[in-house]
Amino acid sequence: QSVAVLGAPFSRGQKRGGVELGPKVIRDAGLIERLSSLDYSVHDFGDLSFHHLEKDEPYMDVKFPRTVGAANKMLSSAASRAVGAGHTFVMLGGDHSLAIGSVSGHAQQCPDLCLIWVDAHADINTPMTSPSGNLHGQPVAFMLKELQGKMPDIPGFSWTKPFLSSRDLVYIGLRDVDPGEHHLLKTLGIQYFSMRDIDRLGIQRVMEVALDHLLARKQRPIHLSFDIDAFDPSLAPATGTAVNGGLTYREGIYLTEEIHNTGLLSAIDLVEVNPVLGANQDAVEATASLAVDVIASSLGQTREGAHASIDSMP
Ligand code: DIR
Ligand code: MN
Ligand code: MN
Ligand code: MN
Repeated sequence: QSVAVLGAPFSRGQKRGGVELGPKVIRDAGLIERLSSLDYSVHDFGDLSFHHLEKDEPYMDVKFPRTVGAANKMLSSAASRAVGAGHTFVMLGGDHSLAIGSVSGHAQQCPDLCLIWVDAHADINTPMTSPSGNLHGQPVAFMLKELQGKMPDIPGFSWTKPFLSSRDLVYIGLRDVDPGEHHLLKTLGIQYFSMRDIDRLGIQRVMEVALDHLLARKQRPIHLSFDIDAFDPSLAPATGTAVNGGLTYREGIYLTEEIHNTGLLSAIDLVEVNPVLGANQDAVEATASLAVDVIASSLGQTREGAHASIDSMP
């Protein structure tokens, strides 16, 4: 059992500085030690270093297309190498545009993967529907085969092609969805569980239906793309686009425990932790420590406790 951890200190998928410090604060909150204590052999590959592009004019309304494209191209090869080497891949963002590289690199090794997107937002805008022009609101649109005809040729992205079917994607935690995104969710028939659905069904039923939707036909590798803003802002204040009414701590941890229990988790993104936006040091540490809990729980940390083997007990 081995885990590869890779930091992606990148923020050009949105407008607020500081999210590039996410990998540092998540490491400072003790990530590597926690994973080591879970019996994993942890390979910390450090942080990618992204190149600054001098000239990167907007394309349509899309901001920093070449910069985001180049960063994701680099991340994609790194993700592919890590998964190819047999590691469970953990990517620390950075903003959520990085999922383009992380999921596509994972898919190079595991073409039949499925994707669980935990987020307040659907991140499925196309350049035509995006109200902001920010690429962190658009990563899913780059992945879906069904949207191929709706995506223009954005400079910086010629290296990637859509690789995922809309039925291989499930959203959990939605509560801030743009009109164009809602139209896409409905017309593509994407399975999603908004916060209202969690209120109605409970997280236990939501996970049952979500995992059944993805895995009933066949067992395949899971990519978990976790935006920390899925949590309620009271738990995860240090993030760029906080929205009230998010996941409780227990809902978030139950969700990740259930994903772990499938035995199929193959890669995790933990994105949008922005230490600059915390009101104080406590707010930053709470957010980063929550990120560590999410990753540890996804990788098998339990609330009931665990032991290696009865025979080795004192
Ligand atoms: C909004 C916000 N839907 C956009 N997206 C965010 O800019 O496309 N994603 N914040 O995490
Ligand atoms: Mn190894
Ligand atoms: Mn997101
Ligand atoms: Mn979000």
